[in-house]
Amino acid sequence: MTKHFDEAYRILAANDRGGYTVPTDRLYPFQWNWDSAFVAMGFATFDIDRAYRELERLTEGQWADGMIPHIVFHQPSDTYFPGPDVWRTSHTIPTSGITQPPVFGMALRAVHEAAEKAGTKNAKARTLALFQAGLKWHRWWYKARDPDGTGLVALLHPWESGSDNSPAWDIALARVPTTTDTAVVRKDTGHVDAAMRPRDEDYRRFIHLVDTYAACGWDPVKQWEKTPFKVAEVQTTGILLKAGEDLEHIAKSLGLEAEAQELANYNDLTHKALLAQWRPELSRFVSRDLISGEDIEAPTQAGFIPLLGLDLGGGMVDAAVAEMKLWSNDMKVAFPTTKPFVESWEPKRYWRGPAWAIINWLLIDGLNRNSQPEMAEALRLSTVNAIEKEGFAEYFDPTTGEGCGGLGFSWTAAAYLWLS
Ligand code: 9WN
Repeated sequence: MTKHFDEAYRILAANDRGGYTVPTDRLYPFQWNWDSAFVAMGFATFDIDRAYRELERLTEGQWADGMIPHIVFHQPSDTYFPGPDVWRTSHTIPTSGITQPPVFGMALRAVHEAAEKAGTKNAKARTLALFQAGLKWHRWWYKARDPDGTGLVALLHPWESGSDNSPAWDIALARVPTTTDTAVVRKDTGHVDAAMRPRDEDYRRFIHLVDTYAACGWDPVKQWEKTPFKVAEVQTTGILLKAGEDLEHIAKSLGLEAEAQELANYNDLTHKALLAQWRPELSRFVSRDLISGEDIEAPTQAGFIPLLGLDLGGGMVDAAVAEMKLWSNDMKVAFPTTKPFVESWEPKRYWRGPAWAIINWLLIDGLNRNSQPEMAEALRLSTVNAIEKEGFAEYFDPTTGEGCGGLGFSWTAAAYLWLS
């Protein structure tokens, strides 16, 4: 056991670039948004100062309108595409122009509570500054990504989901042209097997969207009008709700009544909206394609992430758990990010089937919240065992248990520390 803890600490130290952690060397040489939130929670188990630092360095990239970008390019590197020259965001510290799931609020609460428990010096002031950044970001989500006030937030790029090439995007992304103004010079396939990565066609569409938004000068209103890709998404919204609850909790503990009320209003709205995305015939939640107006029925892990922020009634939670069991029963490692054996399922190709430690972490939290300790424990053990057997891989082939993608991966190390 100790051996694996030491390895997790070693990976986090090796991926440290001065107060922030790269997901893994070379393949991802910058600071990624949701990766850093998970990593901060990992740090909170043994080094509270470093945990705060991770979040503070991420907020250095925050835009004036409140968005926290999905990548902060603190230092140059030529081992990743697309770099700052493609994003053209002209932010003081170079950043990408899109965002990622707002795990930040969840991480802040975890770090804050660890600091309180340990009696850490300056904890309150550090929490307060990060809370303000988090609140600004949540306001941005509701203003920029839910201008009609539905309670569900929309993604304008598959990269914003963190589940880049998920089958959930197949129909919506097919409408995005494969033409680009920017040369697509992939670097990822020089680091890992191309068969484990998104396809070239996906990349051309990803970059088409970047070109489109750069031409809008990264103005959220223009982007909302011009985009060919707009999905009100349940994984991101579920995370937003849980993070919103956690920020509300922090506001109360800091005596910030008005801020707590503002967050409570957002959370109420989103709570109702998410519940309305439950589909009894599928036993899971579904996202909505805002261009076609249709449900996205592709069976992916996103359908169960809302458990994180909801307290479902008995019937619903039983149905969700039964469906989850069906997906994971014959797998060596749970939880598959696409329902096994459907046509779009590819157990080694990134977000089209593999099991990811951080997704399991979110599902475990959701199951525990909904009084499902047995399934939560099974998933926890599956995650920890996979890591102990195969190492700190980016993700795992659920059919064989094989570690895939990048190795020495920061969020896998953080998940191990948190879940062990
Ligand atoms: C694009 C860093 C990131 C994760 C994402 C994962 C992958 C990037 C890429 O790596 O995305 O953001 O280039 O493939 O899909 O979830 O945050 O680990």
